[in-house]
Amino acid sequence: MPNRSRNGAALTGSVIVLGLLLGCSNSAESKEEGREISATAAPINKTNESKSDANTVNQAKETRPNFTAKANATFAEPWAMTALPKAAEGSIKLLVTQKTGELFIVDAITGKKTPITGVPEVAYGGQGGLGDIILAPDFAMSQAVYLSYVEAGTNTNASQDKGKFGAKVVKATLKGLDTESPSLQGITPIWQQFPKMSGQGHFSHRLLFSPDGRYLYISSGERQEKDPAQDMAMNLGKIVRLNTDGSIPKDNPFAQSDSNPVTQQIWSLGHRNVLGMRFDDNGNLWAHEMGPRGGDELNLIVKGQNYGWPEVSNGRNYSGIPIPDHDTGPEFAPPKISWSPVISPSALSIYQAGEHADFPAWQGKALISGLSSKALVIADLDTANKGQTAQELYRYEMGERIRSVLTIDGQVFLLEDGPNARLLQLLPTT
Ligand SMILES: [Ca+2]
Repeated sequence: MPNRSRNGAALTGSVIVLGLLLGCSNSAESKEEGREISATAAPINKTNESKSDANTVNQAKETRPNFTAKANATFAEPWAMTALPKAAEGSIKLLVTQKTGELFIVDAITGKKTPITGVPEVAYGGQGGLGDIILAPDFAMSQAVYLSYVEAGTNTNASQDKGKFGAKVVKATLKGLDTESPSLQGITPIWQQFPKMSGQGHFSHRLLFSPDGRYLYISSGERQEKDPAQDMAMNLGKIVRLNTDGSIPKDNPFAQSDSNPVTQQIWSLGHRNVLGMRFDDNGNLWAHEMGPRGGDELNLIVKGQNYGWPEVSNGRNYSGIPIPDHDTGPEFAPPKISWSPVISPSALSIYQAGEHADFPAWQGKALISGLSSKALVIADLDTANKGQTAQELYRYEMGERIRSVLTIDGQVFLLEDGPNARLLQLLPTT
Protein backbone atom coordinates (compact mmCIF):
# COMPACT_ATOMS: atom_id res chain seq x y z
CA MET A 1 0.00 0.00 0.00
CA PRO A 2 1.52 3.36 -0.99
CA ASN A 3 2.11 6.06 1.53
CA ARG A 4 1.25 9.54 0.39
CA SER A 5 2.78 12.83 1.27
CA ARG A 6 0.65 15.83 2.02
CA ASN A 7 0.48 16.88 -1.63
CA GLY A 8 -0.68 13.45 -2.66
CA ALA A 9 2.49 12.19 -4.32
CA ALA A 10 3.01 8.48 -3.83
CA LEU A 11 6.15 7.61 -1.87
CA THR A 12 7.74 4.22 -1.62
CA GLY A 13 9.13 2.83 1.59
CA SER A 14 12.71 3.28 0.43
CA VAL A 15 12.20 6.98 -0.30
CA ILE A 16 10.88 7.43 3.22
CA VAL A 17 13.99 5.76 4.61
CA LEU A 18 16.20 8.08 2.60
CA GLY A 19 14.27 11.08 3.89
CA LEU A 20 14.75 9.87 7.42
CA LEU A 21 18.47 9.40 6.99
CA LEU A 22 18.89 12.84 5.46
CA GLY A 23 16.98 14.26 8.39
CA CYS A 24 19.45 12.68 10.79
CA SER A 25 22.57 14.80 11.07
CA ASN A 26 25.14 12.02 11.22
CA SER A 27 23.16 8.89 10.76
CA ALA A 28 25.62 6.14 9.90
CA GLU A 29 28.28 6.98 12.47
CA SER A 30 25.93 7.85 15.27
CA LYS A 31 24.27 4.48 14.81
CA GLU A 32 27.56 2.79 15.69
CA GLU A 33 29.28 5.18 18.06
CA GLY A 34 26.73 7.48 19.54
CA ARG A 35 23.53 6.87 21.40
CA GLU A 36 21.39 8.04 18.55
CA ILE A 37 19.57 5.90 16.06
CA SER A 38 17.31 6.80 13.20
CA ALA A 39 13.94 5.18 12.90
CA THR A 40 13.66 3.21 9.71
CA ALA A 41 10.37 3.45 7.99
CA ALA A 42 8.60 0.24 7.17
CA PRO A 43 6.06 0.02 4.42
CA ILE A 44 2.57 0.53 5.71
CA ASN A 45 1.39 -2.83 6.88
CA LYS A 46 -2.34 -2.90 7.14
CA THR A 47 -2.73 -5.70 9.63
CA ASN A 48 -6.13 -4.62 10.86
CA GLU A 49 -8.33 -7.50 9.86
CA SER A 50 -11.36 -5.30 9.62
CA LYS A 51 -13.65 -6.53 6.90
CA SER A 52 -14.25 -3.00 5.64
CA ASP A 53 -11.96 -1.02 3.39
CA ALA A 54 -14.02 2.12 3.85
CA ASN A 55 -11.21 3.86 5.69
CA THR A 56 -8.52 3.07 3.18
CA VAL A 57 -8.66 6.48 1.51
CA ASN A 58 -8.37 8.34 4.80
CA GLN A 59 -5.53 6.07 5.84
CA ALA A 60 -3.56 6.83 2.68
CA LYS A 61 -3.88 10.55 3.34
CA GLU A 62 -2.54 10.32 6.88
CA THR A 63 0.65 12.26 7.32
CA ARG A 64 3.43 10.11 8.67
CA PRO A 65 5.96 12.14 10.64
CA ASN A 66 9.64 11.22 10.66
CA PHE A 67 11.88 11.29 13.71
CA THR A 68 15.25 10.41 15.10
CA ALA A 69 15.57 8.66 18.45
CA LYS A 70 18.02 10.07 20.97
CA ALA A 71 19.10 7.87 23.88
CA ASN A 72 19.19 9.74 27.17
CA ALA A 73 19.66 6.95 29.75
CA THR A 74 20.12 3.19 30.05
CA PHE A 75 18.35 0.69 32.30
CA ALA A 76 18.55 -3.00 33.17
CA GLU A 77 15.24 -4.74 32.46
CA PRO A 78 13.00 -1.70 32.82
CA TRP A 79 9.26 -2.34 32.91
CA ALA A 80 7.35 0.92 33.33
CA MET A 81 7.74 4.67 33.32
CA THR A 82 5.52 7.51 34.42
CA ALA A 83 6.02 11.27 34.38
CA LEU A 84 6.41 13.35 37.52
CA PRO A 85 4.79 16.79 37.62
CA LYS A 86 6.89 19.39 35.85
CA ALA A 87 9.16 21.11 38.35
CA ALA A 88 11.33 23.41 36.27
CA GLU A 89 11.38 24.78 32.74
CA GLY A 90 12.89 22.30 30.29
CA SER A 91 13.08 19.54 32.88
CA ILE A 92 11.25 16.25 32.52
CA LYS A 93 11.43 13.79 35.37
CA LEU A 94 10.22 10.22 35.25
CA LEU A 95 9.73 7.36 37.64
CA VAL A 96 11.15 4.20 36.05
CA THR A 97 10.83 0.66 37.40
CA GLN A 98 13.16 -2.24 36.73
CA LYS A 99 11.77 -5.76 36.91
CA THR A 100 14.58 -6.75 39.25
CA GLY A 101 13.13 -4.46 41.91
CA GLU A 102 14.71 -1.03 41.49
CA LEU A 103 12.84 2.24 41.20
CA PHE A 104 14.48 5.46 39.96
CA ILE A 105 13.73 9.12 39.58
CA VAL A 106 15.20 9.93 36.18
CA ASP A 107 15.88 13.20 34.46
CA ALA A 108 14.63 12.25 31.00
CA ILE A 109 16.93 14.72 29.25
CA THR A 110 20.22 14.49 31.18
CA GLY A 111 19.74 10.85 32.16
CA LYS A 112 20.61 11.45 35.82
CA LYS A 113 19.18 8.59 37.90
CA THR A 114 18.40 8.75 41.60
CA PRO A 115 17.45 5.44 43.25
CA ILE A 116 14.39 5.36 45.50
CA THR A 117 14.70 3.19 48.60
CA GLY A 118 11.94 1.32 50.38
CA VAL A 119 10.61 -0.67 47.42
CA PRO A 120 8.89 -3.82 48.69
CA GLU A 121 10.65 -7.14 48.07
CA VAL A 122 9.60 -8.46 44.68
CA ALA A 123 9.60 -12.01 43.28
CA TYR A 124 11.79 -11.51 40.22
CA GLY A 125 11.71 -14.18 37.54
CA GLY A 126 10.01 -15.03 34.28
CA GLN A 127 7.76 -12.10 33.40
CA GLY A 128 7.50 -11.09 37.03
CA GLY A 129 9.15 -8.65 39.40
CA LEU A 130 8.58 -4.97 39.95
CA GLY A 131 5.86 -3.80 37.57
CA ASP A 132 3.96 -0.59 37.07
CA ILE A 133 4.01 2.73 38.92
CA ILE A 134 1.52 5.59 38.64
CA LEU A 135 0.92 8.78 40.59
CA ALA A 136 -2.13 9.13 42.80
CA PRO A 137 -4.60 11.65 41.36
CA ASP A 138 -3.83 13.93 44.32
CA PHE A 139 -0.05 13.39 44.08
CA ALA A 140 0.71 17.13 44.25
CA MET A 141 -0.79 17.17 47.75
CA SER A 142 -0.19 13.62 48.97
CA GLN A 143 3.00 12.49 47.15
CA ALA A 144 1.22 9.13 46.95
CA VAL A 145 2.07 6.57 44.27
CA TYR A 146 0.60 3.17 43.36
CA LEU A 147 2.97 0.34 42.58
CA SER A 148 2.42 -3.18 41.23
CA TYR A 149 4.78 -6.11 41.66
CA VAL A 150 4.87 -9.87 41.96
CA GLU A 151 4.80 -11.46 45.38
CA ALA A 152 5.77 -15.03 46.22
CA GLY A 153 3.45 -17.13 48.35
CA THR A 154 4.74 -17.91 51.85
CA ASN A 155 2.16 -20.29 53.35
CA THR A 156 1.64 -17.82 56.18
CA ASN A 157 -1.96 -17.17 55.25
CA ALA A 158 -4.89 -19.55 55.02
CA SER A 159 -4.03 -20.76 51.53
CA GLN A 160 -1.15 -23.14 50.84
CA ASP A 161 0.57 -20.94 48.28
CA LYS A 162 4.28 -21.53 48.84
CA GLY A 163 5.98 -21.77 45.45
CA LYS A 164 3.17 -19.81 43.82
CA PHE A 165 3.08 -16.22 42.64
CA GLY A 166 0.64 -13.37 42.26
CA ALA A 167 0.62 -9.68 41.45
CA LYS A 168 0.05 -7.21 44.25
CA VAL A 169 -0.72 -3.49 44.25
CA VAL A 170 0.30 -1.17 47.07
CA LYS A 171 0.05 2.52 47.78
CA ALA A 172 3.03 4.39 49.23
CA THR A 173 4.21 7.93 49.88
CA LEU A 174 7.21 9.16 47.89
CA LYS A 175 9.28 11.19 50.36
CA GLY A 176 12.27 13.32 49.49
CA LEU A 177 11.34 13.75 45.85
CA ASP A 178 13.79 16.60 45.29
CA THR A 179 16.57 15.16 47.45
CA GLU A 180 19.41 12.72 46.77
CA SER A 181 17.77 10.07 48.98
CA PRO A 182 14.11 9.69 48.06
CA SER A 183 12.19 6.82 49.65
CA LEU A 184 8.87 5.02 49.64
CA GLN A 185 7.18 5.11 53.01
CA GLY A 186 3.89 4.04 54.55
CA ILE A 187 3.32 1.13 52.19
CA THR A 188 -0.34 0.12 52.25
CA PRO A 189 -1.80 -2.95 50.51
CA ILE A 190 -4.51 -2.15 47.96
CA TRP A 191 -5.16 -5.35 45.95
CA GLN A 192 -3.78 -8.75 45.00
CA GLN A 193 -4.35 -11.45 42.43
CA PHE A 194 -6.45 -14.35 43.61
CA PRO A 195 -5.49 -17.11 43.65
CA LYS A 196 -1.71 -17.23 43.42
CA MET A 197 -0.56 -19.63 40.71
CA SER A 198 2.61 -21.52 39.91
CA GLY A 199 4.56 -20.19 36.94
CA GLN A 200 5.78 -16.64 36.39
CA GLY A 201 3.96 -15.39 33.31
CA HIS A 202 0.99 -13.19 32.37
CA PHE A 203 0.74 -11.05 35.48
CA SER A 204 -0.29 -7.99 33.41
CA HIS A 205 -0.57 -5.69 36.51
CA ARG A 206 -0.90 -2.44 34.53
CA LEU A 207 -2.36 0.42 36.59
CA LEU A 208 -4.55 3.35 35.48
CA PHE A 209 -6.75 5.95 37.13
CA SER A 210 -9.99 7.11 35.57
CA PRO A 211 -9.84 10.67 34.17
CA ASP A 212 -11.78 11.97 37.20
CA GLY A 213 -9.30 10.28 39.55
CA ARG A 214 -12.00 8.34 41.41
CA TYR A 215 -11.29 4.80 40.22
CA LEU A 216 -8.21 2.61 39.93
CA TYR A 217 -8.17 0.12 37.06
CA ILE A 218 -5.82 -2.86 37.27
CA SER A 219 -5.22 -5.36 34.47
CA SER A 220 -4.87 -8.86 35.87
CA GLY A 221 -3.44 -11.53 33.57
CA GLU A 222 -4.70 -15.12 33.35
CA ARG A 223 -1.32 -16.47 34.53
CA GLN A 224 -0.99 -18.58 31.36
CA GLU A 225 -3.76 -20.81 32.66
CA LYS A 226 -6.49 -19.72 30.18
CA ASP A 227 -9.63 -20.83 32.07
CA PRO A 228 -9.32 -18.33 34.95
CA ALA A 229 -10.25 -15.60 32.43
CA GLN A 230 -13.84 -16.96 32.44
CA ASP A 231 -13.90 -17.97 36.14
CA MET A 232 -15.84 -15.37 38.11
CA ALA A 233 -14.45 -16.65 41.43
CA MET A 234 -10.95 -15.55 40.35
CA ASN A 235 -9.75 -12.05 39.51
CA LEU A 236 -7.32 -13.44 36.90
CA GLY A 237 -7.85 -12.71 33.20
CA LYS A 238 -9.85 -9.62 34.16
CA ILE A 239 -9.68 -5.86 34.35
CA VAL A 240 -10.68 -4.87 37.87
CA ARG A 241 -11.95 -1.49 39.08
CA LEU A 242 -11.50 -0.25 42.63
CA ASN A 243 -11.87 2.90 44.65
CA THR A 244 -8.58 4.65 45.38
CA ASP A 245 -8.40 2.94 48.81
CA GLY A 246 -8.91 -0.53 47.30
CA SER A 247 -12.56 -0.85 48.27
CA ILE A 248 -15.16 -1.92 45.71
CA PRO A 249 -17.28 0.70 43.90
CA LYS A 250 -20.99 0.02 44.32
CA ASP A 251 -21.61 0.51 40.59
CA ASN A 252 -19.20 -2.22 39.48
CA PRO A 253 -21.08 -4.59 37.15
CA PHE A 254 -21.12 -7.55 39.54
CA ALA A 255 -21.05 -5.67 42.85
CA GLN A 256 -24.75 -6.09 43.55
CA SER A 257 -25.43 -9.47 41.97
CA ASP A 258 -22.64 -11.42 43.66
CA SER A 259 -21.49 -11.59 47.27
CA ASN A 260 -17.92 -12.70 46.51
CA PRO A 261 -15.64 -9.65 46.86
CA VAL A 262 -13.29 -11.09 44.20
CA THR A 263 -16.17 -11.16 41.71
CA GLN A 264 -17.28 -7.70 42.78
CA GLN A 265 -13.90 -6.26 41.72
CA ILE A 266 -14.40 -7.31 38.10
CA TRP A 267 -15.01 -4.63 35.47
CA SER A 268 -14.47 -6.80 32.36
CA LEU A 269 -13.44 -10.40 31.75
CA GLY A 270 -12.09 -12.81 29.15
CA HIS A 271 -8.67 -11.17 28.94
CA ARG A 272 -5.32 -12.89 28.36
CA ASN A 273 -2.42 -10.51 29.11
CA VAL A 274 -3.29 -6.80 29.11
CA LEU A 275 -0.13 -4.67 29.27
CA GLY A 276 -1.60 -1.37 28.04
CA MET A 277 -4.63 0.64 29.22
CA ARG A 278 -5.54 4.28 28.54
CA PHE A 279 -8.56 6.55 28.42
CA ASP A 280 -9.05 8.65 25.29
CA ASP A 281 -10.33 12.22 25.18
CA ASN A 282 -13.94 11.08 25.12
CA GLY A 283 -13.55 8.91 28.22
CA ASN A 284 -13.36 5.61 26.33
CA LEU A 285 -11.15 3.00 28.00
CA TRP A 286 -8.84 1.17 25.58
CA ALA A 287 -6.71 -1.86 26.39
CA HIS A 288 -4.47 -4.04 24.29
CA GLU A 289 -3.64 -7.63 25.05
CA MET A 290 -1.33 -10.30 23.73
CA GLY A 291 -2.98 -13.13 21.84
CA PRO A 292 -1.44 -16.60 21.63
CA ARG A 293 0.03 -17.47 18.20
CA GLY A 294 -1.62 -14.57 16.39
CA GLY A 295 -4.58 -12.57 17.58
CA ASP A 296 -3.11 -9.65 19.54
CA GLU A 297 -6.00 -7.31 20.29
CA LEU A 298 -6.92 -3.69 20.88
CA ASN A 299 -10.21 -3.61 22.75
CA LEU A 300 -12.65 -0.90 23.73
CA ILE A 301 -13.36 -1.79 27.35
CA VAL A 302 -17.01 -1.60 28.32
CA LYS A 303 -18.41 -2.29 31.79
CA GLY A 304 -19.26 -5.94 32.34
CA GLN A 305 -18.33 -7.17 28.89
CA ASN A 306 -16.63 -10.48 28.14
CA TYR A 307 -13.70 -10.26 25.72
CA GLY A 308 -13.69 -13.95 24.95
CA TRP A 309 -10.40 -15.49 26.03
CA PRO A 310 -9.91 -18.48 25.95
CA GLU A 311 -13.24 -19.36 24.31
CA VAL A 312 -12.56 -17.29 21.20
CA SER A 313 -9.45 -15.67 19.72
CA ASN A 314 -8.30 -14.65 16.28
CA GLY A 315 -5.06 -16.48 17.02
CA ARG A 316 -4.15 -20.14 17.44
CA ASN A 317 -2.82 -22.06 20.42
CA TYR A 318 0.95 -22.51 20.54
CA SER A 319 0.27 -26.23 20.01
CA GLY A 320 -1.27 -25.29 16.66
CA ILE A 321 -4.74 -26.30 17.83
CA PRO A 322 -7.17 -23.74 16.42
CA ILE A 323 -9.37 -21.56 18.62
CA PRO A 324 -12.76 -20.41 17.33
CA ASP A 325 -12.54 -16.89 15.89
CA HIS A 326 -14.21 -13.96 17.61
CA ASP A 327 -16.99 -13.79 15.03
CA THR A 328 -18.22 -17.27 16.03
CA GLY A 329 -19.16 -16.01 19.51
CA PRO A 330 -21.53 -13.03 19.40
CA GLU A 331 -21.68 -12.99 23.21
CA PHE A 332 -18.03 -11.95 23.28
CA ALA A 333 -16.94 -8.37 22.52
CA PRO A 334 -14.71 -8.49 19.44
CA PRO A 335 -11.44 -6.55 19.24
CA LYS A 336 -11.36 -3.24 17.40
CA ILE A 337 -7.98 -4.22 15.98
CA SER A 338 -6.60 -7.74 15.68
CA TRP A 339 -2.96 -8.39 14.77
CA SER A 340 -1.71 -11.56 13.06
CA PRO A 341 1.24 -11.84 13.00
CA VAL A 342 1.46 -10.49 16.50
CA ILE A 343 3.04 -7.19 17.55
CA SER A 344 3.35 -8.15 21.26
CA PRO A 345 1.92 -4.88 22.58
CA SER A 346 3.72 -3.81 25.77
CA ALA A 347 2.35 -0.36 26.57
CA LEU A 348 -0.18 2.19 25.34
CA SER A 349 -0.10 5.97 25.27
CA ILE A 350 -2.55 8.34 23.63
CA TYR A 351 -0.85 11.38 22.13
CA GLN A 352 -1.82 14.81 23.38
CA ALA A 353 0.00 17.91 22.21
CA GLY A 354 0.81 19.99 25.24
CA GLU A 355 3.36 22.73 25.60
CA HIS A 356 5.36 20.81 23.03
CA ALA A 357 3.60 19.62 19.93
CA ASP A 358 6.39 17.45 18.57
CA PHE A 359 4.02 15.24 16.58
CA PRO A 360 0.81 17.11 15.73
CA ALA A 361 -0.14 14.36 13.24
CA TRP A 362 -0.52 11.96 16.18
CA GLN A 363 -3.06 14.07 18.08
CA GLY A 364 -5.54 11.70 19.76
CA LYS A 365 -3.91 8.63 18.23
CA ALA A 366 -2.80 5.52 20.08
CA LEU A 367 0.93 4.91 20.36
CA ILE A 368 1.61 1.22 21.05
CA SER A 369 5.04 -0.18 21.84
CA GLY A 370 5.84 -3.67 20.58
CA LEU A 371 8.17 -6.36 21.92
CA SER A 372 8.46 -9.08 19.23
CA SER A 373 7.55 -6.55 16.52
CA LYS A 374 10.32 -4.20 17.73
CA ALA A 375 8.02 -1.42 16.62
CA LEU A 376 6.15 1.70 17.54
CA VAL A 377 2.65 1.21 16.15
CA ILE A 378 0.41 4.21 15.50
CA ALA A 379 -3.32 3.50 15.53
CA ASP A 380 -6.30 5.69 14.84
CA LEU A 381 -9.11 5.61 17.40
CA ASP A 382 -12.39 6.74 15.94
CA THR A 383 -13.25 8.90 18.90
CA ALA A 384 -15.66 10.99 16.82
CA ASN A 385 -17.70 7.84 16.42
CA LYS A 386 -17.65 7.04 20.16
CA GLY A 387 -14.82 4.59 19.75
CA GLN A 388 -16.61 2.10 17.60
CA THR A 389 -13.67 1.48 15.30
CA ALA A 390 -9.89 1.60 15.35
CA GLN A 391 -7.21 0.81 12.81
CA GLU A 392 -3.45 0.67 12.58
CA LEU A 393 -2.21 3.58 10.46
CA TYR A 394 1.45 2.70 10.19
CA ARG A 395 4.38 1.56 12.27
CA TYR A 396 8.05 2.40 12.81
CA GLU A 397 10.63 -0.36 12.99
CA MET A 398 12.87 0.49 15.96
CA GLY A 399 15.35 -2.39 15.76
CA GLU A 400 14.92 -3.34 19.43
CA ARG A 401 12.11 -4.73 21.56
CA ILE A 402 10.21 -1.76 22.95
CA ARG A 403 8.94 -2.10 26.51
CA SER A 404 7.11 1.17 26.99
CA VAL A 405 5.90 4.37 25.31
CA LEU A 406 4.92 7.59 27.04
CA THR A 407 3.65 10.95 25.81
CA ILE A 408 4.60 13.83 28.09
CA ASP A 409 3.31 17.27 27.25
CA GLY A 410 3.55 16.60 23.50
CA GLN A 411 6.96 14.90 23.67
CA VAL A 412 7.35 11.15 23.15
CA PHE A 413 9.67 8.74 25.00
CA LEU A 414 10.27 5.04 24.43
CA LEU A 415 11.86 2.53 26.75
CA GLU A 416 13.61 -0.46 25.24
CA ASP A 417 13.41 -3.94 26.76
CA GLY A 418 16.15 -6.13 28.19
CA PRO A 419 19.41 -5.85 30.13
CA ASN A 420 20.83 -2.82 28.28
CA ALA A 421 17.68 -0.88 27.49
CA ARG A 422 17.80 2.73 26.41
CA LEU A 423 15.37 5.51 27.22
CA LEU A 424 14.78 7.14 23.83
CA GLN A 425 13.39 10.58 23.12
CA LEU A 426 11.78 10.88 19.68
CA LEU A 427 12.87 14.09 17.97
CA PRO A 428 10.79 15.14 14.96
CA THR A 429 12.59 15.73 11.68
CA THR A 430 11.13 17.55 8.72
CA1 LIG B 1 -10.69 -11.22 22.75
